[in-house]
Amino acid sequence: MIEVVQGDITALAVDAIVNAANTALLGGGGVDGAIHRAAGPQLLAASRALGGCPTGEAKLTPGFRLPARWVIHVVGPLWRGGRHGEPALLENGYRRSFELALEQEARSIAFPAISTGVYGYPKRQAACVAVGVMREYEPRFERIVACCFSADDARLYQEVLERGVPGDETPEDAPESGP
Ligand code: AR6
Repeated sequence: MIEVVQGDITALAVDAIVNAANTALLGGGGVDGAIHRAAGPQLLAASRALGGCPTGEAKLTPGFRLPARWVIHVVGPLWRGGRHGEPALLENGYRRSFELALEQEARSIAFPAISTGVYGYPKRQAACVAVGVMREYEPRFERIVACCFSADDARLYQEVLERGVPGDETPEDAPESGP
């Protein structure tokens, strides 16, 4: 099940939350700063030991003081107009996050809107990428949360979820696939 939740991702009691980090993995602003503050200083020490992370990839640490057991640190692409491989990098970031979660047998995972803050990725395009990968992994999780900080972002995700992602089968045309 994919669920849109508006609020602070650090409060969510899921197996894994995803952090929109940068290649240094040493904290930052936005959701990264919020996660480091809420998890406590052990998170920085654990992140430091990872030695950074390339764009489009992800790495895992414990959640320390967070309700979530794990934090998956993903580095989304900085938006540079869309012709520098941004969609493929963003998609890969979502996919790698899911794969790391599955390795830990996580059944629930929450994502922020990766790259859509400081990194400037257009929100609707990013939501389409996110929902496309979420749909792919939906059968393997009990709960996938799209955690949106603003009400506008939550509405956008809801709309993308309801309408389907361009290129997918639209729900109206898709054959019934059981209960
Ligand atoms: N819970 C959920 N979502 C949040 C929270 C929160 N507590 N705080 C912010 N957001 P951004 P990026 C949303 O800028 O664009 C950092 O400095 C926010 O509204 O956090 O991937 C890193 O260290 C937006 O929708 O991440 C990197 O240097 C989304 O999270 C850089 O920013 C992502 O915004 C990464 O930039």
